[in-house]
This record gives sequence, C-alpha cells and structure tokens, in this order.
Amino acid sequence: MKVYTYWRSLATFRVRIALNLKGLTYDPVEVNLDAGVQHLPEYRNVNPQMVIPALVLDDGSVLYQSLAILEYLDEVYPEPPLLPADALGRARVRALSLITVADSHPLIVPRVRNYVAATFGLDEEGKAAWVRRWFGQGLDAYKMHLSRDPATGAFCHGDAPTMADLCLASHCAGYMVFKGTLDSYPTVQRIYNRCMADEHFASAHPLRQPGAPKAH
Ligand SMILES: N[C@@H](CCC(=O)N[C@@H](CS)C(=O)NCC(=O)O)C(=O)O
Repeated sequence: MKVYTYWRSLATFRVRIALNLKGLTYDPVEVNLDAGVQHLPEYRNVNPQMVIPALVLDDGSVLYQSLAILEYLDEVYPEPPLLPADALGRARVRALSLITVADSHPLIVPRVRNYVAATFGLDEEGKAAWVRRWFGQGLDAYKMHLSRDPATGAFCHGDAPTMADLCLASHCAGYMVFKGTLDSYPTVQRIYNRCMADEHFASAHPLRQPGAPKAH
C-alpha cells in the first residue's frame, strides 16, 4: 500500500502508528504541505479534499480521513486490536479519539491557521498561540476524562494501546511542536511518555520523518 504523508502531518502520524503496530509496510509518498502540493491536480485526483493522509491499497482503492483509515486497518488486520472488545469500551475509545480528530485538530490545520493569520494579521507567535489555545482545551478535556475514569490504565483505555492513544499522541506532539508543555496534564503526560517509549509510536513521530527539521 501507499501512504500520502508529510513529516509534520498529525493526522498521518496517527496512521503511521497504526501501520507500525500492525506490522504493515507501505510506500510513503511525500505531499509537501508547506509548499502547497496538496492543492496540485496530481494530489487532488487522489483526495479531492486536498488533505492528507490518503492510503492507497494495492488494488487502487483510496482511503481518506485518518479515523476511517484506522478503523479500516483494524477491521482488516485485527491484531493487535485498536478498539476494545466491549461496546462501552469502544464508545469510550472513539469518544476520546474524537476530542482530537473532531474537536481540536480541525481548528489548527494549516488551511485554518493560515486563514486566521492572514485575516487577523497574526505573526508566527500569534499562530502558535492559536494552536495552543485549541489543543490546550482538548487537553483539559482529556485530563478530566482520563484522570477520573477507572478504565484508564497504562494507556488511555486499559494497559494496551488503542485508537485513543494514537489520537492523544498526535495531539500532544502537535501541542509541543507549537511550544506547549504537558506539565499541567500529569495523566496525559504519563500516557504520552508510555506511548513514546514504544518504538511503534516513536518511529512514527513527525520529527523522525524524512524532511523534518533537526530541532523544531
Ligand atoms: N480530519 C482529517 C484531517 C486531515 C487534515 O486536515 N490533514 C492536514 C495535515 S495533518 C492537511 O493535509 N492539511 C492541509 C491543509 O490544511 O491545507 C483526518 O483526520 O484525516
């Protein structure tokens, strides 16, 4: 399979972790978001929404939207599972995932932060403050949900990684790229550290991808 990717893409980070956990190999195809390559016809033909990731199967089928890709991978390659066996657990893991995927990340993607910056005259620090604001609100929600729920374990749900950890890892990594710290989020920090101690997560990190700056 082929994955359209870019080093800094948090949505693609989630998919890279899932592929690693499931032991799947893929050909990466770079879409340089900083150069606007997502808008070129070559990529627009792959994903008309002009966002990454896109996963292209060997038969040419194109999958898009990171959460849908994660669910697809989990259904077709069930081991290790990214969702719990029980319905209540699956609802919790999906809900935790959506704090990032539906409510936080969409507010900070390049097309949104560049529009806000251009419209309201924000400089780089202004853009970073915008990102920290929305990722910070998501982290406040994670903090409460994770610290008060006995279903939280070494990871977001129990002692093995689920889809929620892939989403939380992308959220934390993005927050830190924009100079946020996890100091006020001890449960989140603990789970993020646990994730990053796992090479399946760590090797998928944006700063370990080709093209990433040495220090960001
Ligand atoms: N909800 C989508 C988000 C996709 C998305 O916005 N990806 C970003 C990179 S993380 C992107 O390609 N942005 C291009 C742009 O904003 O122009 C998903 O989870 O796959």
